[in-house]
Amino acid sequence: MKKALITGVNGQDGSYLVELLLEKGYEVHGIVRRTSSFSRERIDPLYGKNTDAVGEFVLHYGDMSDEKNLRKLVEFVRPDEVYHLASQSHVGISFNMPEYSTDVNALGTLRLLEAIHDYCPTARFYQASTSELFGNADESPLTEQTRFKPNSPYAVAKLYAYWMTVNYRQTYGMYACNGILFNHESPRRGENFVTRKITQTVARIALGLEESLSIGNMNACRDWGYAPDYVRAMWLMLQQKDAVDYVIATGESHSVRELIEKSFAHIGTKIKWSGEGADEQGVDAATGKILITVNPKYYRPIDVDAVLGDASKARNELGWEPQVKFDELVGIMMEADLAAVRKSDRN
Ligand code: GDR
Repeated sequence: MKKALITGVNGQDGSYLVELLLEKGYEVHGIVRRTSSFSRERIDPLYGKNTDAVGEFVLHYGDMSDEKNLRKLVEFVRPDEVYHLASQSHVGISFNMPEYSTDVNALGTLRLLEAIHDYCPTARFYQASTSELFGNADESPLTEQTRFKPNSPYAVAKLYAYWMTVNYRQTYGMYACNGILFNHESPRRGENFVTRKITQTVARIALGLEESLSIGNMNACRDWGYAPDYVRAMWLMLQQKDAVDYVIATGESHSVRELIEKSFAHIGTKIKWSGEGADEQGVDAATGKILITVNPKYYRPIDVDAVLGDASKARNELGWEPQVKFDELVGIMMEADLAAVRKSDRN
């Protein structure tokens, strides 16, 4: 039986990856951070509330900032595969917490690589790299060959982790690779990322629980895929003959504004826009009711304007294809949020 170790196991991707690996017959070890209130809703259904192990799924307390603890865990588990998903993953918040973001995202990755190198150097290592590495790039679509131009503390720290992963591969011959994943979403997405914030708020507006959506930069464009498709790519990357870095993207780019329009369309509401910049508003085209306002507090000091990926290499070499694209993704997230809001309103 293969053993996998997942950092950030209670995040969106971690929870889908656990499901995939258990289905494939792995023994799965996950690292969770100690917090005063539990934040394990995504993995609760997999292991139960009051235990740290069920069947082949075991949880351990750990933290990317605690080197000794990481070393002990790696030595204890001696995994065949390591999926390093833990990070301070919010780009906007990294401007307020640059040092913490760097400690966790950059040095945390180094600590883990060192532990693997010392205790189980034949383990296969997956690094959660990101399209944010490209920043506002000079070309589009973005490929594995595009020059990196990170423009947030989050992305600069992730660039360090990217190169450390390459470095351990080159220096020690470790099977270490980067998945350069573009935005990927699902009903399990954290509520302060833009997709989930929009679908959840629109669902609450539909059920009369909220008046309007307050949003930042609506002109940003992203290549949004579906998280379960993307964890499949992570697993595929660790099953190859050699460790290679891949871009994982849908090849479609849409604006935040389109995402808002599509989400409202899902509940039968057409949006009419007026004004500009921070004064822009979106109203219900039928009633004139204000449904969307801009709040500059959600603007970032510098943003990535547009992102579009080309995953041809993954398609050709891994046989990976995204099953779900933008339209379907918005439908899945809207339906899930409508159901969740209805349920919580009843309770
Ligand atoms: P991103 O995702 O920064 O691309 O990083 P996010 O959903 O946070 O932002 C996408 C775009 O939407 C704009 N935006 C807002 N964003 C948030 N969070 N909240 C708002 O109210 C809002 N209004 C407008 C943002 O300015 C931005 O342009 C995600 C994360 O998962 C990273 O960890 C990952 O590396 C990349 O995707 C790929």
